[in-house]
Amino acid sequence: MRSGFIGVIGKANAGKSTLINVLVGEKISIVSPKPQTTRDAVLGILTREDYQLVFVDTPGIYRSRTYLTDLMMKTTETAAKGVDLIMFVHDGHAGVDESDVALMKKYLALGIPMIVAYTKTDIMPRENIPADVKKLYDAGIECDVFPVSARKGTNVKKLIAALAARMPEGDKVIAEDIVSDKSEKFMLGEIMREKILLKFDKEVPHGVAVVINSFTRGENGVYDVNLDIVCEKPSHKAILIGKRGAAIKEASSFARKDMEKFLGGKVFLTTYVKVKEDWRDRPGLVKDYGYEPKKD
Ligand SMILES: Nc1nc2c(ncn2[C@@H]2O[C@H](COP(=O)(O)OP(=O)(O)OP(=O)(O)O)[C@@H](O)[C@H]2O)c(=O)[nH]1
Ligand SMILES: [Mg+2]
Repeated sequence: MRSGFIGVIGKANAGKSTLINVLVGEKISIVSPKPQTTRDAVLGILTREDYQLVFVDTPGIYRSRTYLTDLMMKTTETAAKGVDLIMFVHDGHAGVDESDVALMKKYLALGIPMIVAYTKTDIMPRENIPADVKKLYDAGIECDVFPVSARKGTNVKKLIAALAARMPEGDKVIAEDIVSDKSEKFMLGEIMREKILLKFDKEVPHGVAVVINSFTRGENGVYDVNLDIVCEKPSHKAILIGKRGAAIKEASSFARKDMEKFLGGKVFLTTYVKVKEDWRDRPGLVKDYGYEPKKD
């Protein structure tokens, strides 16, 4: 059997979480069209008879402006170091420029085996693919490049086989039969955050943390989820709530439907919007909301 950890690294919004969800075959990490969707390292585990691939989803690389984003970038750096292989995810449809090459070289320099997953091939001209791959090789990126589309599933099986072949020989690294290391509570908060990322623009969703106050199941089988949506300014609170509560009602309704799918049962969801001024720059609050510095 082959098994090991795969650090999934790349620029923000490259498509890392989407690709992991497709590779694992279940939604373990939230996805949105906005950068900085993933805030914490999330494990996605694919176990088959002859291999186990443990993907480490990481916050995408992006300019850091707050204590929270500093912490996210540290999470990514730490995750990249303790793995058997780095899968660098590149958004093919965005083209290849010097910053991409520089970033790939930075991770190649760690001395850990690396491959490039060149994704989103479904929304770009096919002829750009070999041209970009050549560009990477000419620039000195000495590792295999796999063009894939997470959305269409193109070459996903080939990618899995290539990843499995690159894992060290050994027993499963995660003993239990699980697909993620995160709790149901974590996922419920992430589902709410995903709907907020999808519905609200600019800084509003980036300044949101979701805190699950309680999560219980009644005798009738209905799940009761009570959560706070914490934002960083009173003006953001007004936007989140919307006219007569319409905005938060809509986001909550989408979240509830996804929570029901995830838990496999009816959900009664209660949401409150709260303000904690500039919480993203307050280490104590950042920790309270579940984001902890990672140790090397
Ligand atoms: N067309 C197309 N879109 C994709 C594909 N993969 C991801 N996307 C879209 O790209 C956007 C970003 O996807 P994510 O998976 O959240 O990207 P990420 O790299 O995890 O982003 P961060 O967590 O912010 O670093 C979303 O709108 C996805 O739907 C793909 O293969 N094809
Ligand atoms: Mg992500």
